[in-house]
Order: sequence, then C-alpha cells, then structure tokens
Amino acid sequence: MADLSAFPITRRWPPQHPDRIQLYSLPTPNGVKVSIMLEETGLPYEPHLVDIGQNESWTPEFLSFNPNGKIPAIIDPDGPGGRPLPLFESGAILLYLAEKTGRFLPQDAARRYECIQWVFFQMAAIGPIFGQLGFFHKFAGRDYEDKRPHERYRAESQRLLGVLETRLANDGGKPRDWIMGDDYTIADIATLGWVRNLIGFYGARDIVGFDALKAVPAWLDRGLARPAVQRGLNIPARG
Ligand SMILES: N[C@@H](CCC(=O)N[C@@H](CS)C(=O)NCC(=O)O)C(=O)O
Repeated sequence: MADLSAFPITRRWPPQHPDRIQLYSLPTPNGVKVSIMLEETGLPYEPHLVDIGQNESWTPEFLSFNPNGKIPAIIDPDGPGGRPLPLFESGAILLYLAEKTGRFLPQDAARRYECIQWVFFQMAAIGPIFGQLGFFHKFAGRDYEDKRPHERYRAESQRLLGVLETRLANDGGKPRDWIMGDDYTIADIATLGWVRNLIGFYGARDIVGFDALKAVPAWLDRGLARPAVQRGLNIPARG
C-alpha cells in the first residue's frame, strides 16, 4: 500500500485508495484535460474536488503542492523508480501520462514533437487567450468601460481558432479528423475543453465567428462524442 502521508495535500483531501493516481481538480477547461486523459487511458485514479470558487487552491495544503495555486494536479503513487510523483501543470501531466501508458502521443520522434508543439500551442495561446476573453466577456471584466481589452482578446481568440481551422481543414488536400491526422492525441485532449468552453460557458460563439468555421466544429463534435470525453468533462463531480 502506497504511503502518501508525506504530502500535506493528503491531509485536506485524504486518499481512500492511495495506490491509485490522486487527482486534485475541478471540471474546468484545464481540469478536464487530466480527467479526460485518465478516462481515455483507463488508469485507476481517485478524484478529489478542489473548489476554486471557495479558494481551496490557495489553502496551505494545496499551495504546499502547487505554489502557483491552480488545479489540476496529481500524485502518481507509482511514479518513476516506483516512487510517488507529484505533478502540476496540465501540459506536464498530459505528457507524463502519455509516456507512462505509451498512448495518445505518437511513437515516431518527428510526429511526437509535432504533437507536443500543438500541446504547447494550447498551453501558451489557446488557454490563456480564451481565458482572458472569458474574463472580459462573461466575468468581472464585462463591466469595464474600456472595451479595448475585450476586443483584443476577441480578435486573438478568433485568429487562434483560424489557426486550428487551417490545421484541421487541410492535410495535403483532405481534412484531418484530429490535430495529428488519424491519431487522436493529447493535443486534442488539451484543446477540446477550451473550444467547448469558449462557445458554451463563455458565450462567445457569435463574437468569434464560430459558425463560419467548418473543420473545428466537426472536430469538436467528434471529440465530444467520445465516451471518455463525456465522462471526463464531469470529473470530479461538482458537489
Ligand atoms: N497553466 C495551468 C493553468 C491552470 C489554471 O489556470 N487553473 C485554474 C482553473 S481552469 C485555477 O485553478 N484557478 C484558480 C484560481 O486562480 O484561483 C495548467 O494548465 O495547469
């Protein structure tokens, strides 16, 4: 039986099954990347709800784990060398789980880096920019008198969707099913929840011209139809 008591986070969120991967998360666009990946791989795991609305990610127990105060995070009790591995940052977690299982990341070295490039594109561009548009369109920023930040993030979100559209629309004359063509990978897992959130929860569908796109909506429907994605989008279940 794994002993995770050295991690203060386990005092606030005690493991019932310490031999399973411990997931600290909430079903937000960053959180669901990891729950979808765990559902896709079938790895045994135990989800713990971190209520960021109640600032639980800023508690000493959580900060001792991730000084950046953000979900998602995991502990793999069976990490490298058989020792527990704590990890935060969703992109790092996706890469780790892909390498651990040998799934959802191409084996071929060149395609592997191509896939990682699209994961970084999500991490560095899609997530932060869509997130800012969410702030200025739906949350507190909506009431700001100066509309220039809203317009800046709206235009950049639309441009980024265009980058994704071009990628998906054309693979030597035919469309791609997934960001890496025939292979469904962590690049799709990283990106699906963000596009869904942008046009759904953030209510930005019209202002980013989503319905003028073809390949992105088809890709999103394809992804959302996956049973593991449907399950992962609701894990951990909100209380
Ligand atoms: N780059 C981080 C971003 C994580 C992130 O922004 N998480 C948000 C939820 S989607 C969060 O925990 N926010 C809590 C807060 O800022 O209080 C990752 O991908 O893991």
